Amino acid sequence: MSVQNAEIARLFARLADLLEIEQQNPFRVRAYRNAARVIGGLSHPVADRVATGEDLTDLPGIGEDLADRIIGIVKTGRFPLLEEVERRTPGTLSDLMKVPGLGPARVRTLYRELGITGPEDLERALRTGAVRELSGFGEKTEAALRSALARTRAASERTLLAEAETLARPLSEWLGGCEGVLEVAVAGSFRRRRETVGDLDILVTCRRGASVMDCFTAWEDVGEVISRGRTRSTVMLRSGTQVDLRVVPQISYGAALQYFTGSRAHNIHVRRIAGQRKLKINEYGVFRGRRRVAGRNEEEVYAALDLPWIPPELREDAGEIEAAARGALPRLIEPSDLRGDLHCHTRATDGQQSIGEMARAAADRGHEYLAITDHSRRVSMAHGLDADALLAEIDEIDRIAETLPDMRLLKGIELDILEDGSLDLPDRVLDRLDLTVCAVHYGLGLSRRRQTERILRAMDNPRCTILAHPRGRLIGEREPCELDMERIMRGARERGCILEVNAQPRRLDLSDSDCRMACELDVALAINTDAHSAAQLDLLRFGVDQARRGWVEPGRVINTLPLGELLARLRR
Ligand code: DGT
Ligand code: CA
Ligand code: CA
Repeated sequence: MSVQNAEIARLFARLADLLEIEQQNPFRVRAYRNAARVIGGLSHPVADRVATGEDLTDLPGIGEDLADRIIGIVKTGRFPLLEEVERRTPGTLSDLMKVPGLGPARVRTLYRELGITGPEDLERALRTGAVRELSGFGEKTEAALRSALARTRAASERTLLAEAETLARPLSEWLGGCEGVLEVAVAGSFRRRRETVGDLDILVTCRRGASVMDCFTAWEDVGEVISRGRTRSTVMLRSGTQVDLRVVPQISYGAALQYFTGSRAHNIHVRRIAGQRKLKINEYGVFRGRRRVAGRNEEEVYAALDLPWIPPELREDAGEIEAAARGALPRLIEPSDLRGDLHCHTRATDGQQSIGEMARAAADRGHEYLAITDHSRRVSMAHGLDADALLAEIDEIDRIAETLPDMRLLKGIELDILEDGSLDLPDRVLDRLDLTVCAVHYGLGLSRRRQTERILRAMDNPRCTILAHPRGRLIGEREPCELDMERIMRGARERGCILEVNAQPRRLDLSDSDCRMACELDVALAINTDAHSAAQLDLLRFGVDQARRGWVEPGRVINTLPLGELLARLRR
């Protein structure tokens, strides 16, 4: 891996920040800042120029000295000059410079007077009131810094959809109970069911004169009111998630819902279509001249453009508008299409409930079938089952299955795919099962080619029924592993292997765009919870959300099949 331009730019910018905080020669500071900007803006990797021996001093503002330093970074991956400065002045002070309202002088004071070296220290000092005592700061600055910090934190962090739901639901109910409020809707990426949301966008309509904003800012979970107006306010919840609230007239409700649901790209395309028809569309309605022709609900907004209503999950300007115009929108899968769940864990490995408890919980939810799929032996952290333990579990499942009149308990295992692509348990044991969900848990860092071949090899074994969480990512924690997804999908299709849409909110793997690829390559899917407790059996709908974003119709998903057909499909 060669050093990227952005990384080199970051090092120079950091150096410039630190030298400025130290009050060093302003010309030097400017030279490094300039280098950061020039390199950050190049369209070709500077590392390639170094490799071919090109002269870097051709670049604007880059002299011999800077050129040598860039070559050093590219060749060694290190920047000794910065390391030397960081021995005197903590590098994290550069992060503080990014907080709006903080320049080099203030950062210097915070560091020298209070020993503050980063945003966390600053947050603590703001709480104790130490900052307002400093000369040149005061209470106003303190308040401004507090809100700036909260904002930068929120901007850098997106919230998992499932988490956003636990914030949005009680808040919507609260708003619904506010005096004079008529309708409440959560729009934005939340309504489009993106896997993470940047902020929540809530829309309300109300009777004339209602004081909705007072009620909104009085919500118990509000940490800070960032702005407040008559029709629009923004608050930060205690969790750090930002909420925009907009109050719109009832007559504009549909237009506003359409506008604030987005995505921006979808809206721009919709506006273009409106323009072609000599219509104007905005958050207040659809207008011909000054006459409002639509706006009360979303259906009439789309109808004004001769389009059917488009499900929010599709609104990414990824072909949905063209499909709508042709009358070719997909019939998207819904939670009620699913008849069961093919991946869950019990106390036998790392789950929280017994087999019987999981079975009864699934039956209570109306499932026609549930597959018990505990871990195999390689996953020792989760006390994975060896051959004997699995045979014992098979007997136990058979015994419990007899006690369940309305639901079929299926025998499975979450089978580790070893580094050479073989499966973690012998074929003769696997032959006793209804299905396997096969997954990579170790060696996630293999090269793209080796990882792809490892998985294809695993799928060569007809006992590999479902490939579980194919990318191995954990949103916000672990990047997906390198693989050639198109090759995997083609391989799965040839072999009759099924790909999982894992519904755990942190996995959502396959992702929305992978689901779309599965549709294009005609690969079968299974939407599974991977539940580790009975309560997690409710997570299926999060998998359905991503499948819908990927244009998936029910026929593609095997756990929409009734039991008999499912069993036939599981045999490869
Ligand atoms: P997020 O919050 O980053 O997860 O993504 P969104 O899609 O919720 O984006 P957000 O919160 O910035 O805005 C909500 C919606 O409002 C967005 O999806 C479309 C609409 N919107 C906001 N600003 C603009 C704009 O400048 N032009 C257009 N056409 N639509 C906008
Ligand atoms: Ca948003
Ligand atoms: Ca927003």
